Amino acid sequence: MEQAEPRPRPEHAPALGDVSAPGRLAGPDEGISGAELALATRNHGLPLEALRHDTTPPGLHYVLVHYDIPYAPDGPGDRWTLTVEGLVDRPLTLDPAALRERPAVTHRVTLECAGNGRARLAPRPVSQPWLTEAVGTADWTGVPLADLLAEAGVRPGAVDVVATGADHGVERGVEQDYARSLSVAAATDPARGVLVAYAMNGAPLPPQHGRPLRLVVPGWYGMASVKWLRTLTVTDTPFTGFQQTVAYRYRQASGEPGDPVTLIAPRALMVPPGFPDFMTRTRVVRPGPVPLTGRAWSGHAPVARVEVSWDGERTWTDAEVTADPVRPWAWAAWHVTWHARPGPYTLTVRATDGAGHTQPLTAPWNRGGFGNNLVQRVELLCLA
Ligand SMILES: Nc1nc2c(c(=O)[nH]1)N[C@H]1C(S)=C(S)[C@@H](COP(=O)(O)O)O[C@H]1N2
Ligand SMILES: [Mo]
Repeated sequence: MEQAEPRPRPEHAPALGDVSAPGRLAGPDEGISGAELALATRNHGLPLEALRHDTTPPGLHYVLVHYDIPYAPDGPGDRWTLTVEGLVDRPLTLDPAALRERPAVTHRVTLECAGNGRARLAPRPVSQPWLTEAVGTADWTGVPLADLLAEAGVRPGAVDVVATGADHGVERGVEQDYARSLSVAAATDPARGVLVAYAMNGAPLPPQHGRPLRLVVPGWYGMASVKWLRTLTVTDTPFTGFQQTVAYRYRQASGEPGDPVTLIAPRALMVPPGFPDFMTRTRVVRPGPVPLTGRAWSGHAPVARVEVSWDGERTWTDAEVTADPVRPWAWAAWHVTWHARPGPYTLTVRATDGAGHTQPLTAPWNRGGFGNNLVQRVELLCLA
């Protein structure tokens, strides 16, 4: 039998075994690659119909994992220690049980990946190819980070708190444990409410969400909420780790220092109305009143306004927005009724937050594909 010729590797694919390939942009006609598909099957989004739940059932909450999910059983006898070290008077070594003995707080927090919307950009930054679904809301229970830092006694001259996870990998040639920092001011700000969490929606953290311990940083894009938390290090110099100064920067060109990715930009999402076509996911509705519902959030300020357009963005109708004043970090619910007549439509929804930020009608582009809060557009057919 004839041996099949090995297929030439596409020009744009990194060479086999190259673990130091730089970040790159997809070519003009380059579809989603096998490597991006492999990321997309590991890092799944929120099925948009799950926007109906106030808190997202774990399993439907989006997941983003840079490397591998560490194996961390959460039972008696299982050893996991979190250390609080560096520029502190009393370094701490705590296991999950010791954390559970401390006064607990629960915050309802909407987390969103900074890369949400990336796959809608042109040119497309080659990475996890999110559309609009990298979001979820959970009740996170744990100990305020401020309490642990107070217990350890942060010394004068402290600048950053570096959170390091147990997961290890290589990214653009840099071998690393996943690590991110917060300023001491942000880490201890009671209005920010940063938590070392051990429970999600009242149950121990699922493996993919950081079992047994994770940071939860309300209002910030997800990269700040370090999972599988092992170490909190108080430093006297600004942290310059990969995820802080190389990844997660808003840049127009590679090589620029860029601006740090921090707070979540406003976004509204709609529960796709009616029912879907299997392949295209085009929505199908019948004529008459169609209730449109969804969620909206912003890390800058509570959502002030949600508008929907069903005439191709010529006119906008205000939705009724129900925010929960005691849960400022959770998404708000919105609803409005549309009276559908037969025909094809594109429904658009956009949010504005109390700080005056509105979702754009054209995608804000940057090299890493971060913070693309372009409005959601839902293709729909109203039957005769
Ligand atoms: N240790 C560790 N923490 C991590 C990550 C990671 O890869 N490793 N991913 C971050 C990113 S980019 C996001 S968006 C959130 C996702 O949290 P979730 O999977 O619980 O939704 O976790 C953050 N924390
Ligand atoms: Mo992310």
